[in-house]
Amino acid sequence: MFDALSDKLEATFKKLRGAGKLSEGNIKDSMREVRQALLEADVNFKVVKRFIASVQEEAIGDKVLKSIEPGQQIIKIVHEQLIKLLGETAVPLAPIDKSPTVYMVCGLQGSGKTTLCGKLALMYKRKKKKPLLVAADINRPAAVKQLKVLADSIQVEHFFLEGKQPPEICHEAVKYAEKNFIDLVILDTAGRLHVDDELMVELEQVKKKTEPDEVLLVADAMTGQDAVNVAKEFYERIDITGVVLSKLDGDARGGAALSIREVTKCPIKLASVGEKLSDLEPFHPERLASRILGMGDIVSLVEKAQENINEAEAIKMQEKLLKAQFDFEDFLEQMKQIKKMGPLDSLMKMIPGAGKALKGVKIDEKGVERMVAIIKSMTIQERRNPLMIDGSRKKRIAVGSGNSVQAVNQLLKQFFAMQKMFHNMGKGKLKGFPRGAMRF
Ligand SMILES: Nc1nc2c(ncn2[C@@H]2O[C@H](COP(=O)(O)OP(=O)(O)OP(=O)(O)O)[C@@H](O)[C@H]2O)c(=O)[nH]1
Ligand SMILES: [Mg+2]
Repeated sequence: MFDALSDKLEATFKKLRGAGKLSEGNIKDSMREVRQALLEADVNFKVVKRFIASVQEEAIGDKVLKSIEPGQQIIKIVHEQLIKLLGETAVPLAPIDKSPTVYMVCGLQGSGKTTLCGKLALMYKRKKKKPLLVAADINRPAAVKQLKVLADSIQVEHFFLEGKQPPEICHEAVKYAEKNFIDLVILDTAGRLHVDDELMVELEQVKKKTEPDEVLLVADAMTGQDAVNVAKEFYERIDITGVVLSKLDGDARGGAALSIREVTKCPIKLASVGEKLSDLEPFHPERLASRILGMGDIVSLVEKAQENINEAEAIKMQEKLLKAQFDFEDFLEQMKQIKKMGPLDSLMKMIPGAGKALKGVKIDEKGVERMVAIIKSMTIQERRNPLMIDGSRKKRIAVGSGNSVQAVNQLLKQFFAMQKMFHNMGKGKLKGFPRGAMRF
């Protein structure tokens, strides 16, 4: 996410850190670089101007120049100002406290509305709520079907009325929801290539008929300043209550994310980060600011772990590790748990400092697959007691998994080394690696 911007900011701050003593001169130089980096990331120029002015105001003063680590101080100020720019605190969605609560989803063509509707339905279904997905896009013939397929894939109810106009469909959907104990009605509205009057009138009517608790605009982060302008128009015309930034997983440069709040004054509530229905995150200004500055995002990482990893299992595993009782069965289980959290390289980026340390390093997912294949070729007895794997067993495992004996040997060597390390850790022999450090 925003790699080019992150790289440039990190390079600037590295110079500052290396400078030892800071002067107004070198602060000004680095602010020029920050300004350039933001403009290149397609951040709105007025936003950049205000941003730099506020950082400079904070940075140039005795407090920073005389502090012990002036470079660090500047980074702290930029971090704080980025958080401010992104909206300071996370703004949650309207609570699901009525029967039904109504969320209306709107935006331009292809921005990700229908996908978001599916994501919201899945998110609330997991929270034991009953959503209803309403097809209010009658412009594109395939749109109704697309929503129906999504609804079926997550076993959520779907609502549509053939031959009716969107305001009526939505109105009837809310009435249906009232009678059928639906908690959340999600309205998937039509998109257009550009903001036009016809669309706005239709959306206004839908709004009037359904009195939504939340009107979400999906803004495609890949389109930079266009997304910001669209958000501004929607905010002024139909009073949206929140922005959802979509396609943040692609190579968006950051311009939309960093300008939208400041320009529209409308909070960003969610981040859509992939095509899968589970790829939806609450928008946290602080976490995004940290990611942009290469500080990682340990909070999101822990949350991902909590959603996907059973805590009791994790603690049991830690105990096993420290008693050096863990075997290849446990190893497989760990691999499975970690894989549930997502691709390894995107997880690594959330670890503070890892982004930089791993620059250019391609995480070898294939290597991991190879290890798993080798372990799967072992018998249960062999997995539980790897010491019994002798020459002929190694040969069998190698052939069974399509690898060389050398690869099997290497895995065993790594395994025994790991076991020894954990054994020592359990006995407290490894300094600086306290017991409990493995716990999430
Ligand atoms: N990478 C990525 N792709 C996304 C994301 N959200 C949606 N998409 C993709 O973008 C394309 C358009 O998404 P839709 O949800 O159909 O967009 P829409 O706004 O409903 O489009 P219309 O109904 O035609 O106006 C699809 O191929 C989605 O898979 C996202 O967060 N990341
Ligand atoms: Mg759609």
